[in-house]
Amino acid sequence: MTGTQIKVPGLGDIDEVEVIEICVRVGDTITPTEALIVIESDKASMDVPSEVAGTVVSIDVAVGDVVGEGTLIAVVEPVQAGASEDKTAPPQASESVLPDPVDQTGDAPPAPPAVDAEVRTLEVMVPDVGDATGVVVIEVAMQPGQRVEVNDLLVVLESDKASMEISAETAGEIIEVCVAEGDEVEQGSLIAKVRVLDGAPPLDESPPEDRADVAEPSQPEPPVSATPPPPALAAAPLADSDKARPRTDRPKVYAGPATRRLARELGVDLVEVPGTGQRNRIVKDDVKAFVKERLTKGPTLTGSGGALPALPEIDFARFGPIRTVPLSRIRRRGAVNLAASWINLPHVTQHDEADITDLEDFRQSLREEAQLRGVRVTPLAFIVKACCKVLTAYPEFNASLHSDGQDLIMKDYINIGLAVDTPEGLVVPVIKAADEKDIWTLSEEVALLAEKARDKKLGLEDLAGGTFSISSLGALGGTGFTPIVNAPEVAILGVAKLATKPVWQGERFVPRKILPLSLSYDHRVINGADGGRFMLRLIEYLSDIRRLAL
Ligand code: CAO
Repeated sequence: MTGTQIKVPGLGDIDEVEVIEICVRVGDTITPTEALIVIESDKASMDVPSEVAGTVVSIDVAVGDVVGEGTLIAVVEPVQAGASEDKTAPPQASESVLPDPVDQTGDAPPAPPAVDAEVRTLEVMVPDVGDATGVVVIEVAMQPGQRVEVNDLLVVLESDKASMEISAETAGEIIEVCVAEGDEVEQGSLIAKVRVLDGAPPLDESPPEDRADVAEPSQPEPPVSATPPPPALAAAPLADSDKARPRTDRPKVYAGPATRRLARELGVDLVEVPGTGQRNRIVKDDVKAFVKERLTKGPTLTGSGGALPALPEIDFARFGPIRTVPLSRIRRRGAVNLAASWINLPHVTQHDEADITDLEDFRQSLREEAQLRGVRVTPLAFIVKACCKVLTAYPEFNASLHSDGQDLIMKDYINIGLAVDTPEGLVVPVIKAADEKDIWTLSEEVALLAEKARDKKLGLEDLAGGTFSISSLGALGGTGFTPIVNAPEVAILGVAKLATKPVWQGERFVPRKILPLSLSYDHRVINGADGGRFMLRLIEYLSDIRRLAL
């Protein structure tokens, strides 16, 4: 067969490794650095890259195959057709970025841990990483104060081609974590300080009765340097799921470097990804399937899905004098709620206009009686009343989506939240059972709640239980705006400034009082046609308030 034969590279003193992941398919176009397969010894896993750009012509190994140096992995047709070449074992020690596995076992043991004999403090260090450079800490799985057992994962290191888990070789308590994610480390770099617990497993391999460091507490403990060089920090087997599960908050993750890299690029936490590879190893396809699932259902339906790109932090003082003014609690809290709603709910806003000339005439006619009653009647009371009528007709606008995204919670009560502008920020007190109240009572409640809001007299009960909200900018202006749904409600009505406009009435233009309305809704619950129906019915009520009596 023509093409470049890609073979298993030199493995040091290791005779055989297992193929744990096939990263490409026949017909794939690949780059020289792209992993073809992932191989694994009992100490580390390693990507085997193509080393040539081209098209994969054949794959000659399968997951689970045990292979040795020189085993044919695949044939790649180079981009520029040329003579076949044998790529047997191209990456030698200098290219095998993480340690040649043998380096960690027998002949060249990892750096022995330093132990302070007085307090029995173990310094956990990076073991032999061969000729690797640019080894980065990609995961820190411990915290100060945490108790660890033997084999508990401490950190995961990764180079360009391999990843390696560093686990505790002795039980103890983490006193200090000396690395952070993203740190570049090398052999001997200090990872953590661990207080060795009484009764902890030995640091050497000798039977307990021979060990001085577990003798009577009264006896002085010899420094570890007095014992044979211990394998205190071997790279833990990456795929040995038979080992005791680490007692850390973060479960151990079994995945190769290419998979980890992909997960990082997509912002996926591998702890959440179920592995389908050998011994539940997470492979690239698992990460892709996880992302696909998240995009189509689950958390993105009702909660936040992935990480959002951060906004840049800018030093404004560079451009001129600045002052920092702390936000009120109300504004801080409001900002969080508004952002959560905006991010989590797919908003749609529909704009329309209602001719409320007759409503305004009627409202003016109430002026005297209103004065006698000591009530100020604004258009808002009528808007509340009309909304209640429409909510009764279209109860989905009065519902909430269950947090699991599977059910709609219908509410057999109508409580209208009113956005009230106060010096401290926006608050949304609630008119309870608004559908059962007349225009006088609604007017009184609007005024009372607005007054309480501005006097900071609102109780928790005043703010709770809303089912639908109205944000009336009213006389403050505007021809329309996009109100943000007050989640977990599913809809909100924005009311902008009433304006007298010429309206064509058959033969001539007549001046009419036109009220701009903006209805925002959660598109997961309400579709555009529903929105249109709601708005039409609302306009019907506001344009002809006699209908409110029906
Ligand atoms: N267009 C024109 N004028 C309007 C109007 C409208 N859409 N709505 C009300 N008005 C008039 C009222 O009739 C009143 O005039 P009169 O006294 O002559 O009748 C005047 O504007 C002031 O009304 P108001 O604002 O005191 O009373 P309200 O019942 O209309 O509203 C309240 C009460 C609490 C909702 C309002 O004061 C308020 O705080 N609005 C701001 C809401 C807000 O900030 N929303 C934005 C949220 S998104 O950030």
